[in-house]
Amino acid sequence: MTYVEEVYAKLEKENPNEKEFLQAAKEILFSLQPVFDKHPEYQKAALLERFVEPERIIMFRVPWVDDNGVVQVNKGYRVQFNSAIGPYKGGLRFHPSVNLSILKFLGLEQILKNSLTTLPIGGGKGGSNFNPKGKSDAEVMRFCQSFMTELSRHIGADVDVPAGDIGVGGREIGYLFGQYKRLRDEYTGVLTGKGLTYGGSLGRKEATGYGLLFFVREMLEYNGKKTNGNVAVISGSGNVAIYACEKATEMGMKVVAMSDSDGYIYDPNGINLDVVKDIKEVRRARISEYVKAVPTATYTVGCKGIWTIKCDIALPCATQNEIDEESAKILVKNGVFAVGEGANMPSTLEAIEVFRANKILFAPAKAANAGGVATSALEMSQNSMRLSWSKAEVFEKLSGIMKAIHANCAAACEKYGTGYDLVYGANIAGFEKVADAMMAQGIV
Ligand code: NDP
Ligand code: 2IT
Repeated sequence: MTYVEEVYAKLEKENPNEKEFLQAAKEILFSLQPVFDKHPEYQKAALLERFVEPERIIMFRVPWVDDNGVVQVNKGYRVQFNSAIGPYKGGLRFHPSVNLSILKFLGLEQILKNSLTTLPIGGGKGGSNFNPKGKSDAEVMRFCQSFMTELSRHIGADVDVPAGDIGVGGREIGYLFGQYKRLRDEYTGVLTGKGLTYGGSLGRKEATGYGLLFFVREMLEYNGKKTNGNVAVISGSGNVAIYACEKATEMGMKVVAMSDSDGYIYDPNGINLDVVKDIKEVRRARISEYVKAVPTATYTVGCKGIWTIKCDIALPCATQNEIDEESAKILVKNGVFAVGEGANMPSTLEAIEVFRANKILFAPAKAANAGGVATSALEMSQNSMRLSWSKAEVFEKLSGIMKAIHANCAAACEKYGTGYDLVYGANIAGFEKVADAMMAQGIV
């Protein structure tokens, strides 16, 4: 058995019910074998055993009272996974599906993603099984206040800096920040994704989606392909999807489909993003409403069908495991040539194998969607300096970072002889820095 096989087998045995975590760990660990071949000292230091074990997990009760006066109880979590290269950093997810397996997968991914950004941030993730959908603003506020009442004991601008993820956007970050400030009586950059009037960074809202397209452009150009003129399909219609659509359109692509968890819209003329923004950002309504404003578009119930739409570039921006083997095969059959992951782990391991086997240009999440957390780190810098940069400055830094991430991933492929395969590239390039820092800091 190789070292990687040994560690993975132990992980499987110890966490049999954590399927998402095991899936993420499998993808990462098995691409790191070339690193361990080169660095036998890592095994002696049980580096991988330590890497897959979170430094700390906090789990807590979140009681709150709904608008009918009924007491509700949710589960709250923060996984402080790895602080080798900086304070824990990563989003909070509020979604009924949230459990420890999902947060551990997200936290593990986050370690390497944050390392890839070239900025000094460790990896963490948190959230709750609270469902913000259908709740009033007052209910969301009371929930956020209760959640922060416990979380505030464990975070801080130099300790752990949460941000948004699924179900956590500007509104939730505002309520969370207000409660933190009230409890701790300090005005620091303890959360990112804040509003622009109270310490947020220009460009953070757009950063993940824009960053995804900056990365995809690098990947296409590196392989002699053009960005403009391509037809794209984007799943989801949340923060990442909306700004991916905006940048893709700006780059001359035609986005013909978007979705939410109920179904998808197909608009052969190209998505009218103002309509989507009004539905999702202003009214918090369903994507099915789109066809009322654009009668030439169609709406189909169910999410999976979106991958049967013919496209050149697929940009999954909704959630994990949304492209399975079957969908990947259909995409390939329909002529897709590039896939860029805006969501975290949207492709199953089997789907990735289909893309690999068919030589599809594949931009894995931890590299392709790192623009969001990178801009969060820029927000932290601005907060520390008590200064703010212009939008143009932020986007210039963001596009430079995405370029550097692609170059570093490609260089890692070269260095370890894996061929141009960004799954290897991202895992190896991200891991090298964390591994070096962990080795330097002793057995901790
Ligand atoms: P949002 O909550 O803003 O949007 C999520 C979108 O995905 C919605 O359209 C939602 O539909 C859909 N969705 C969520 N869960 C499911 C599901 N189980 N099945 C089908 N559709 C679903 O979240 P974000 O846009 O912020 O996040 C999207 C993805 O991007 C996630 O994987 C997240 O981890 C990742 N990501 C986010 C970053 C950020 O900066 N926000 C940074 C990097 C990655 P509905 O409204 O019906 O639930
Ligand atoms: O998955 C992610 O990288 C995020 N949800 C963003 C995290 C952050 O701290 O900005």
